[in-house]
Amino acid sequence: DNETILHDRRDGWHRITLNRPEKLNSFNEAQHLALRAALDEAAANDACRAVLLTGAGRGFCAGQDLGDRDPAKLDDKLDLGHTIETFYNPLVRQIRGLAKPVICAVNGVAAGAGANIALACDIVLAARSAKFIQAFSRIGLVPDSGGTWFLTSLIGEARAKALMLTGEAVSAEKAAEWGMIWRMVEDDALTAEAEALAEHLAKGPTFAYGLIKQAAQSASGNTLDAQLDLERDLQREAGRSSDYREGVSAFLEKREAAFSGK
Ligand code: T3D
Repeated sequence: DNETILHDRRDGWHRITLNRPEKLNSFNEAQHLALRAALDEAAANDACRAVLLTGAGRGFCAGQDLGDRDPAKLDDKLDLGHTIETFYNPLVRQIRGLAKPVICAVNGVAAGAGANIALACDIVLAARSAKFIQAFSRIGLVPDSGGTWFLTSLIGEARAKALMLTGEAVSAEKAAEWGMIWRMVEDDALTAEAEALAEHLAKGPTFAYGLIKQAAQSASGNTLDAQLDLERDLQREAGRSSDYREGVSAFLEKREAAFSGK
């Protein structure tokens, strides 16, 4: 493992921790590459059926490491689009495309790309003391890592635009109230709650979970008709899975299902 992330392979699920606490886990290239490798491994390993992403120390992630941006070189030849294309966009696509649940435990401040990477995850829990900041406009940038898309679809254009233009922080409590995240939990309960959720999901019908992600993520770009067709196709696939057979058998036998994830 690269020290910029910690990769803890638990029974059925993996915990991936951004680990540059002295920089609030902001991204340098090494951390990007290490996170990419960890997510690739989690995706390829059938024994890993859920991923928990969190941050070390008092923050979750403060986005791009601005220490890597030399003001003397910030001129009109600079191409930040290249960083986005090389690192941030592939990361968001990797999280969204992972055919297993990704939980984000936002343990502290999530700013810039850090906020939007959290929002890209499937289930977001945030500690009471955590906050979400679209910090981009504070330094003259535009929200990236899917932020303009996630925020407008999660909380509506009015709130999204105000947050992006003002760079104002949103508390975990407000984020939960607005539907930006799944749940706010007390600081000292975050780890236990996120791990319990990961353990629970790791015992679930992983194949169906992957299809559920696909359906949910397609909804906003589809008409109702197209979405109905997609649901039909995905249900056809789910109906042929071992876990469906097990789920029905367990129900009829009045016992708990033992899903294999297949
Ligand atoms: O460049 C490209 O490739 C384009 C891609 C852009 C993606 C982006 O994410 S752009 C947005 C970048 N992020 C930010 O602008 C956020 C910068 N950070 C902050 O505004 C504040 O740190 C926070 C609001 C997140 C937290 O504030 P606070 O008061 O709790 O902590 P702090 O004291 O500011 O930070 C603690 C330390 O972390 C501090 O170091 P020090 O002084 O103790 O040695 C600070 O410099 C460091 N730190 C925090 N954020 C970053 C950082 N160092 C480098 N880069 C950071 N983004």
